[in-house]
Amino acid sequence: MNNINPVFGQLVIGPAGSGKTTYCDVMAKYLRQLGRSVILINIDPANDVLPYEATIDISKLITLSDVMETMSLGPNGGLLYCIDYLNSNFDWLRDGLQKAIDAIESGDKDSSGKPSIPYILVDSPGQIELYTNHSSLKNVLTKLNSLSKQLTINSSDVATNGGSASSDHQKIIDLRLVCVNIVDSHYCNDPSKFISVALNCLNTMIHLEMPHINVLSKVDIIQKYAKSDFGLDFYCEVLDLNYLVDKISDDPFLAKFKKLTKGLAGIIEDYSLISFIPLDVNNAKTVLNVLKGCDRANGFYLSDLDEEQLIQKYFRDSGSANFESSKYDELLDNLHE
Ligand SMILES: Nc1nc2c(ncn2[C@@H]2O[C@H](COP(=O)(O)OP(=O)(O)O)[C@@H](O)[C@H]2O)c(=O)[nH]1
Ligand SMILES: [Mg+2]
Repeated sequence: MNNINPVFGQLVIGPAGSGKTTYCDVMAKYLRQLGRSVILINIDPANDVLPYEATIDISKLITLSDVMETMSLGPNGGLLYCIDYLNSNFDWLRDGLQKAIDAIESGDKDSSGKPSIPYILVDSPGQIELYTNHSSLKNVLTKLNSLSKQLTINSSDVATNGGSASSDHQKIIDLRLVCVNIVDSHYCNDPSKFISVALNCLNTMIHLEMPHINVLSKVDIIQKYAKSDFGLDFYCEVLDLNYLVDKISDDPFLAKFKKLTKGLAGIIEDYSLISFIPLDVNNAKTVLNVLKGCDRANGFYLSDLDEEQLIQKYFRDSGSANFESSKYDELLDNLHE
C-alpha cells in the first residue's frame, strides 16, 4: 500500500542580481545545519560559477553558450530557449530528482539511523518574463506538481508529521513548493520603481498560481547607505502606496505619469496580496524569518512558533530527537547575534 510523504521546497525567483543564488547557498547551509538533506537544483543556465554544489544542474542538459552559438540567439533569447528545452526534456529533471531522493534515502542518515527528509531548493534565471507571461517555466512547475504521483520514497522510516508507517510501505512524494520572489531593496529609493516592482510581484503571483512569498533582499545595504523616505516596515507591509505617489513631483510634465502611477498603486492595494519579508543573507534571524514565511505559505505547521521552538521542532521532524546540544546552541548564538 502507498501513502503520501510531503516533501517541502522553494522555487527561488526574481530579477537578475537580486540575490537568488546567494540566498540558495545560504538557505541550503542553514537547512543542513537544521538536519535536512537539501537537493539544490540550478535551472539558470547563466549561473556560470555557483557558490554551492548543485545536485542537479541545467548545464548538464544544455548550456547558454551552445544555444547562443548554434541558434544565433542573444543572451536573453538563449535563456528562454534553455527553459523551453528544459520543459520539453522534463524527464531529465524527473530522473535527476528521483536519483537525488534515492541517494538521500540510502545515504544521509541522522543520529537515530533514519534517512533525513529531503528539502528542495530551485535556483532560477533572472528573466522576469518567465514569471509574468512566458509559459515554459509554468509548464515545468505544473509537471513538477504532477510528479508528486510518480516520485517515491521506498523506505518507510522517513519521519512524517506525527505518523508512523510499517516497513513495507512505499511512499508517494507530495511535492510542496513555495515560490520565493526575491527583489532588490534598492528599489525602495524610488517611489515609482517600488510601485512597478510591487506590480510585477502581483503579476507573478497571479501567473504562477502557487504558494508565494516576496522577499526584499540586501536590507543591510539599504539600512546603511540608502536614504529612503519611509522606514523598512513601510515597504515590507505595503500598506498605503499613496504616500509614495505623493513623493512624485507635481511638475505638469509628470502629471500623466503621476496619474498612471496612482492608478497602478490602486490596483496593487485592491488585490491586497503584496507584502515583503526583509532579508540580509548575513543575518541568520532574517534568513529564518524567510523560512518561516515559506512554511506558512506552503502549509508546513511551524509558522507561529518562536525561534527556539522552531529549531527544536525542526530537529525533531528531521528524525533526530537526540540532536547534539552543541549544534543547537551554535544555531541559537547565530540567531541572537
Ligand atoms: N549586501 C548584500 N549583498 C547581497 C545579499 N544577497 C546577495 N548579495 C550580493 O548581490 C550580488 C548578486 O547576487 P546573486 O546571488 O548572484 O544574484 P542572482 O543573479 O539573483 O542569482 C552578489 O554580489 C551578492 O554577493 C545581501 O543580503 N546583502
Ligand atoms: Mg543566480
